[in-house]
Amino acid sequence: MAKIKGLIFDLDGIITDTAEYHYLGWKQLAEEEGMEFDRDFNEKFRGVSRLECLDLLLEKNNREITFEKRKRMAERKNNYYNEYLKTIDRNNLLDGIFDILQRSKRAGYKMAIASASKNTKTVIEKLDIGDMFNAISDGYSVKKTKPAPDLFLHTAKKLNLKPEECVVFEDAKAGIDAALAANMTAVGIGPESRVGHADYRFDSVKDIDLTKILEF
Ligand code: B16
Ligand code: MG
Repeated sequence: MAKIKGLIFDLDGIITDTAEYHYLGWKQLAEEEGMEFDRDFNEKFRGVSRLECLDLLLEKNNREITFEKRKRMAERKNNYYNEYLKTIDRNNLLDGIFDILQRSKRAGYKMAIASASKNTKTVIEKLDIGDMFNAISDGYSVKKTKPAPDLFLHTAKKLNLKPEECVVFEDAKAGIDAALAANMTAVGIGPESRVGHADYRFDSVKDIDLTKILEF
């Protein structure tokens, strides 16, 4: 096995829990449009791009709409989501993640964010953690979304590392599948029913045992 030199972190569900704000944004849109939507269904949206989430919601409600209307709906949800983003700061970092970032940086690992979100830059700025990372990839970086390996391969390239030298931390099955397809070590955070089969799995971010994954 290649020596691990880079750590790639998903954003929503690993660095911070913006899933709740995504949920509230979708809920508002769904209510205004008279569509059914609940927390359970929102779980399907983890790691999934905005337009693909909207398609899942429309499909659930048997709605067919024009491309233009679809674009406007996604934009509306994003505006609601961005209102919530205004309220976040360092206190919104998930328990234990700052310690992991600091320890890995001190140990000399290259570090990156790879998120499906087109709001990644805003979130990172609000959390004030941009200086921890050597690269940031987001929803604008590649065409093919998770579970395709593209976003992670793009990120490894930015770090100047081979895929097998990278570990990915993910909270969604789409992300774990993307990491494995990229030939990277995949660390799943959350129940197995949510992350599927990963190389390592921990119940929550604060349970991550870096010594199990890396040579400290
Ligand atoms: P945006 P991640 C993902 O972030 C979220 O998990 C997912 O729920 C969301 O739909 C997606 O970002 C797109 O977000 O609407 O901000 O572009 O987990 O890949 O960091
Ligand atoms: Mg995620």
